[in-house]
Amino acid sequence: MAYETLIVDISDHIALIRLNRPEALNALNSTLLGELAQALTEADRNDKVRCIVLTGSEKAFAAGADIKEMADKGFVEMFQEDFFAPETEALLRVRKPIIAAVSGYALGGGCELAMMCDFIIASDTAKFGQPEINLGVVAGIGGTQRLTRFVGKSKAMDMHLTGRFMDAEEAERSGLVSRVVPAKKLMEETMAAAARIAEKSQITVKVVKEAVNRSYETTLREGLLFERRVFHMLFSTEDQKEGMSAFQEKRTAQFRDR
Ligand code: CO8
Repeated sequence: MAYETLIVDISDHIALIRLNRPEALNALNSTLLGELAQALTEADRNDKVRCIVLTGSEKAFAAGADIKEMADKGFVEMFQEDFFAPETEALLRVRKPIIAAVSGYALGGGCELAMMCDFIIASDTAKFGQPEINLGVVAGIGGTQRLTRFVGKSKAMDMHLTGRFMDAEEAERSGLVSRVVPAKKLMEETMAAAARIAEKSQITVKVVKEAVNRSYETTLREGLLFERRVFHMLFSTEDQKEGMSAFQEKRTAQFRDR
């Protein structure tokens, strides 16, 4: 399917989705977010896809929500549209892992979009920020909640109140990104991570995603119970038998997603 604001390529079980509005540093407008929701939903349903990578350009992952599109809106319009809620909810319904490969600016909604993915691999040129305060607004698709969980209250307050940018090294040190790689190696390293995930049992992969995400939504006691139950549950799969047999037979497991 051809998109106006995305380039989608599916090969070797990986769906690579590239945000493509270079004239606006990939600013998130309604068209882009609508298309992204559709592309992600299709990748989630496509049996050939086992991992999803979301990226932007070398200069910008995304420089935020499209300020030009939002500027003249009023409260009633924003409220009635439930601005950006359906699109972001579609992203959060995706059950397959999504890796964000971030180079350059990930600001405002761009930083929030990266944080909605399952983990972030950053190039050494990446710059993260929540500069909405400079526009007289606040983050609106998770920035006050997710950034705080990633980096703690003090840094989150600093970022949201001053609007300053965080470089890749600080982002890694603070737990916002899982690794930092040289800009030239960003896609190679991210695709290699996606390929490793694609080799695993897709049942286990989905269970891991659900269990880790549960840690954000529930108490420790409930989360631990959930984890223990899904651990028990996985003993009903062929892939558990295959994984443990392969270990004992000193060979690579051949998972069949059963
Ligand atoms: N929206 C629209 N256009 C943008 C945006 C944006 N967020 N960012 C950049 N652009 C456009 C510029 O206007 C410019 O276009 P033109 O050439 O037509 O003037 C083009 O992209 C290139 O940008 P610059 O010339 O500014 O490039 P620089 O390299 O000089 O600067 C920056 C790069 C620092 C990234 C700068 O562009 C910038 O500060 N951008 C805005 C960053 C920002 O404030 N982001 C937050 C936006 S608000 C938000 O994200 C809220 C999310 C929550 C929504 C929730 C709904 C519920």
